Amino acid sequence: MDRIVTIERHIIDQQREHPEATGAFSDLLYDVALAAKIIARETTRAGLVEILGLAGKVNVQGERQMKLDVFANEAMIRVNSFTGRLAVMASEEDTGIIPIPEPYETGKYVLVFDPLDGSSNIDVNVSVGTIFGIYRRLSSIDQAGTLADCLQSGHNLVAAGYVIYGSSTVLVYTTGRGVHGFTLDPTMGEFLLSHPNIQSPTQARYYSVNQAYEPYWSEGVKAYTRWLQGIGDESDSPALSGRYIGSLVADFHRNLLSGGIFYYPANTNRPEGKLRLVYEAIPLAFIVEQAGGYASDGHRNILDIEPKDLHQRTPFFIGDRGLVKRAEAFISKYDEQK
Ligand code: P6P
Repeated sequence: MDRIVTIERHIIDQQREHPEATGAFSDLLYDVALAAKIIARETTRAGLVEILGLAGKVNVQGERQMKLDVFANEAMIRVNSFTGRLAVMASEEDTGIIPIPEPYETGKYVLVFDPLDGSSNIDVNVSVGTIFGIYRRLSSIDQAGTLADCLQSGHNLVAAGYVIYGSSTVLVYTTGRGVHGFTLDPTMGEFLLSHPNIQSPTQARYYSVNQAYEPYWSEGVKAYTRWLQGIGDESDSPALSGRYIGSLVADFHRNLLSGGIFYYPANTNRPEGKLRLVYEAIPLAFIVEQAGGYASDGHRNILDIEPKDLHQRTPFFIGDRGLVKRAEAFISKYDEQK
């Protein structure tokens, strides 16, 4: 008989393997799961209440803010500001770091997140997602958290995860001990273990890229894409199917479970790519590596990159380790030897 494992039970079981753990880290993971439930409640009924559409504001990215973006951002901040577990937060929706308000204590962890990625898809009922990463603070416990606390390389992550709000709400996380997925049972308000120990499939099925930008890619990325499609000069093409939803978390989640690669390369209009390093690429890179995959900017492991700016963008290739490494090889062959 299958055990019923809630995310709380799973977190406690994981904590037991860290005798020195104080419980603050586990409590922080619960807090994020709670925020996810609050966001899920709104995203899954967005069509029914006046929460669709534009918030009438523009976010730090210069993008028109959707009301659900604002709601999700506020949910993450309000759940996590007063617990005494965090030193500081950083969000895609806020220009600078988000300090812990007086008179609340600061804690030893740092939370970076994209509260609702892909939100422009909500009005057409396409799955969207929350992405988060957790670090230990670098700054002293008796002071406010700092920007440097939020600009750590992915090798310092202690946990990362995402939530996909779709036909069901699934929270996937890792603390460096495998990748585990939980499906929300909204009748109980519980995340139940549904995808234990997710591993990147050995047989890839999909490639995910917006081919409208092909004319603006480098020669290496063009040649790589032809190889993926089986129309290149190479004889070992995987001849994959194309799947691209235009919602990072949804594309990533499908490829993590079914096998494949997602890439958003640099192009002449976006020389740094589009996706964000700190709160999108790095947390997903940690997750995929824990599942046996790999993530790159086309030249090096995403986890090796030291962020310089909270909102810096990066070219992004993530998924099946062999496919991502092959992308690096094509870029090296065609683009770096000019
Ligand atoms: P494009 C959504 O706006 C997003 O940030 C990601 O979720 C998604 O992967 C990407 O942008 C889609 O961008 O240029 O293909 O529409």
